[in-house]
Amino acid sequence: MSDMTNTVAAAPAAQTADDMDAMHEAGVKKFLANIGKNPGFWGTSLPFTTESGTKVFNLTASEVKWQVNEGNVADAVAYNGMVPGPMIRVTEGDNVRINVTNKLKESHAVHWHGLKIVNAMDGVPFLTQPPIKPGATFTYEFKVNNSGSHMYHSHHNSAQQTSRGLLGAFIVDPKDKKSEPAFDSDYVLVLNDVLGGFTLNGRGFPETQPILAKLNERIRIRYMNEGNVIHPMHLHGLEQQVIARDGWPLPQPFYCDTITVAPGERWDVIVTAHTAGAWAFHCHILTHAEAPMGMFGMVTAVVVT
Ligand SMILES: [Cu+2]
Repeated sequence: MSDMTNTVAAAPAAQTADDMDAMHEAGVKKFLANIGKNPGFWGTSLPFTTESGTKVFNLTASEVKWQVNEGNVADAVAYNGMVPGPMIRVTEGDNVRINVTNKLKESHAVHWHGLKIVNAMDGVPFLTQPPIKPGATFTYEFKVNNSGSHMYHSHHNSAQQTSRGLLGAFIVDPKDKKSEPAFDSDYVLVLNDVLGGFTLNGRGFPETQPILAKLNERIRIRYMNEGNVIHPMHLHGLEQQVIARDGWPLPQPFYCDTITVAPGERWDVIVTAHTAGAWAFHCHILTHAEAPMGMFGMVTAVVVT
């Protein structure tokens, strides 16, 4: 029990209150010491080139070792070596071309989850395209017709491929930015419950990163569930204003402190950092977040200064 791992464990039979507290404290201290040490945590935008007005992206699927926590290195599959894969970020109305190279030992295909696109580019083997064989490259090309927070992921052997890391955010900014509420900062939070346990953006507490905010900053959080079970995400002290579901703006935004994100769903919220402090932020299925040896898995914080 000396290491924090990302799985639920029973308390050791002879654990005293002090023993338990020491393990809990060690996890929180490690989390605080890790701040800023995992700069890719909140997502890296995939660079692109522009050819005749089309934005061109390259994705390569391959096997990687992915460290979820210290001592918890998972056999993953990933786009461009990262879990989640790099964020694709474009603007409504853009034309995109995405070259997908398959370096896996099995076939592959990519589905653009939430996008309104032509059927032939939808990424479902034998329904809309042949599978991308090992070693092959398939080029997806389409116009991006709807804005919002979307995803891309494998649609071939997906309970394995997607759950084990072939997933990423596909963010489409609206042509008219005034069509959505103003915000100062923007975070994607991908939920998963397969690869290496319960994770936020591919990492489990204490190797998750907090959102660092200034007082009264308006923080946009884009939740995406790429796992197989629901995750009610609860933020202490700061209410969440829910503004969109699955990329569609809500006709009437609403407030809550816990937003349940089901597999495949995206929910966009805005949090106004109106009170200073370190606010816990975690999945409220408690077996996804805390065990006798301390917090683990789907736990992070919003730190307001
Ligand atoms: Cu959960």
